[in-house]
Amino acid sequence: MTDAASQLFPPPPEFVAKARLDAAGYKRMYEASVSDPDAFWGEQGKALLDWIRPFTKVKNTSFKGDVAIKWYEDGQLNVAANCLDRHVATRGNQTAIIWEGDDPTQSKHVTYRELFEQVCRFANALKARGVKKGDRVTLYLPMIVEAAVAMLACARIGAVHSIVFGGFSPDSLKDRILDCDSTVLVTADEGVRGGKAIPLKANADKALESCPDVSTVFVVKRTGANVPMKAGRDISYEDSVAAASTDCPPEAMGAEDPLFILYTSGSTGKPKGVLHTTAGYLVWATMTFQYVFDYRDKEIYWCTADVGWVTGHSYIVYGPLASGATTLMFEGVPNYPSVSRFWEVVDKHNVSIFYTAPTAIRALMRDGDAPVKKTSRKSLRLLGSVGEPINPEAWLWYHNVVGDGRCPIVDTWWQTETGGHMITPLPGAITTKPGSATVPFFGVQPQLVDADGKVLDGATDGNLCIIDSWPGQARTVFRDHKRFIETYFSTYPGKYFTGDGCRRDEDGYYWITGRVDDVINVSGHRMGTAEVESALVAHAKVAEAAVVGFPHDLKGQGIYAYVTLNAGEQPTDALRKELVAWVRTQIGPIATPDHIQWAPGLPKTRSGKIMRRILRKIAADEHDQLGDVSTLADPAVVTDLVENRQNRA
Ligand code: 6R9
Repeated sequence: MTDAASQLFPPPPEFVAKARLDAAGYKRMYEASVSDPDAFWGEQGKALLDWIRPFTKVKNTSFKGDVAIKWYEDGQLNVAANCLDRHVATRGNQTAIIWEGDDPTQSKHVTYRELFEQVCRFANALKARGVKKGDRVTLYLPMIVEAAVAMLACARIGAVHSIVFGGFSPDSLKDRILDCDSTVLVTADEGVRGGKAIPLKANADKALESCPDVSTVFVVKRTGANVPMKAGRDISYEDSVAAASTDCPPEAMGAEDPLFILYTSGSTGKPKGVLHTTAGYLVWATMTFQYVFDYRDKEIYWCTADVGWVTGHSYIVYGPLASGATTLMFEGVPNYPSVSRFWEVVDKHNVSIFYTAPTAIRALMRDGDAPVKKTSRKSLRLLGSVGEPINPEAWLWYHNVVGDGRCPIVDTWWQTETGGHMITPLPGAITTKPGSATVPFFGVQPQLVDADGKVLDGATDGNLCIIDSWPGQARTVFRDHKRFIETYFSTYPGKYFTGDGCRRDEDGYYWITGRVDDVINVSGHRMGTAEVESALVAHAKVAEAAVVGFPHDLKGQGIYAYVTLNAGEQPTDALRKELVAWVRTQIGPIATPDHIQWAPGLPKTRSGKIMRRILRKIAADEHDQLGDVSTLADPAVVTDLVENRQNRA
């Protein structure tokens, strides 16, 4: 452990004085949540949400056998009504969304009443194109207010949204549209990030060449670029909302009706359509938002994520809006027009709560303190981190430089599958340690197990499981419940396996050490090594590929690919560049390999399994720690790989 990680940061007394919960309060609520989940979550469900029909049952879940997870199952409600309608009467003129454009001269405020009206109009526009309860609608949008409008409009009429991050390629978009059979796509002419245009409509057109069932494409005008519109299929978003009524009663949804699908990478195969349902998800997003960020009425809250990721779903849109908060949506990037941008936006809009990813913190840290110090940041009260382990040095810089030593940090560990925060400090209650996500949120029961599933007690390293259900949990993989069971509940039967390694220290604090499966985390983005491998082998000159992650100063992990070419192909620098570009077009820029090493052979066991352990060591430049290579079919391949390794200190 580094010295930085052993420091203790108790909640500042000024913070505790006003906080929602202190240490004793956390203890009391945590104990109540696990000793009587029905009573605890029943009370929270009633307190946090408005119901069309009240529930009479609370928890009905099993991690065994067929794995069935139901919360509040006989209740009815509508997510959009909880995010909008109930606030319009009391806070109609309050800003719901502050939109800050990529260009620092562009921003706007949208009130709860305005957002409500926009959502009703677009909901009616969707209906006019035949969208019904249960239909899937794919959103491929930049960070503009219309993204939140489209999400809420789907929720209002019971359609299931599937957001595809705007950085994904046409091919990735196509796969996601086909997997969930969406017939409607919402996109924009172009996106804008860091001063550059992103051709969303052109990408969508390419994707749709292979999606004959998509019958409607709404196109939002963001830049006004001249994009071709296919007659009968493509319609202007602006024209359709202008023509639509603001009267759209919310659909009464069952608690367990689907709310959204979000594709995420796993250790095998194509990305999975993780499915979240209505009531439990919203209870979780709302409650974690309020407690973890200690949100106070009228405060300005900013999460820098993109709505294409789960963080954007739960902590830009659903949690904040269900809480009646003011949420800031940022179109741009941390370093445009300058590396002071984040802090300038904080000052411009008086942000009190700021939530970002370690990769952004590390990148900004590299530019030193001056670009931060030249801004005031006095509005800041709380800082948050999410997406990957935060190294103690970055934590301390975030605390001392960005937060001027004043603001507690909440390092929130969670996953697409968990719906919201799982292990995280509550800022008025928990003493923090740099690099630790600290303690479980209400209802979360973590357990560490060894490779054989043996439960490990006390201070130890292990694989992180959660032993009982919580309301925000994903219910299934869309149309593939078998894969859901296999992925999450079969490694350690009867337990949800997170895929993460973890250490628990002598104080019972949890320290996430990173993925223990074949998932890599590049700048906080989840990437399956299998996805990158299948993109590589799809290239005509590639015979075989193996992809691993390696430690990367800025990105957390980088992508290292070993490639075996077809007989007769020449390994040239030009081909290396071509393969990098190929992967970017197959998946998207976030999958760009950092290193490609030509591999005449890959280290395999006699049964033909690639020994990734060895490949990871070589990629990390730790070739002196290869361990036992005696089970290899041909140990000589290792010598060649070590000699030609690409990542050298
Ligand atoms: C919310 C989100 C999930 C994976 C997860 C873990 C890593 C996320 C973390 C963290 C350490 C944190 N992760 N938050 N690791 N500390 N605070 O990121 O969801 O994209 O599904 O990624 O990210 O490895 O398993 P998702």
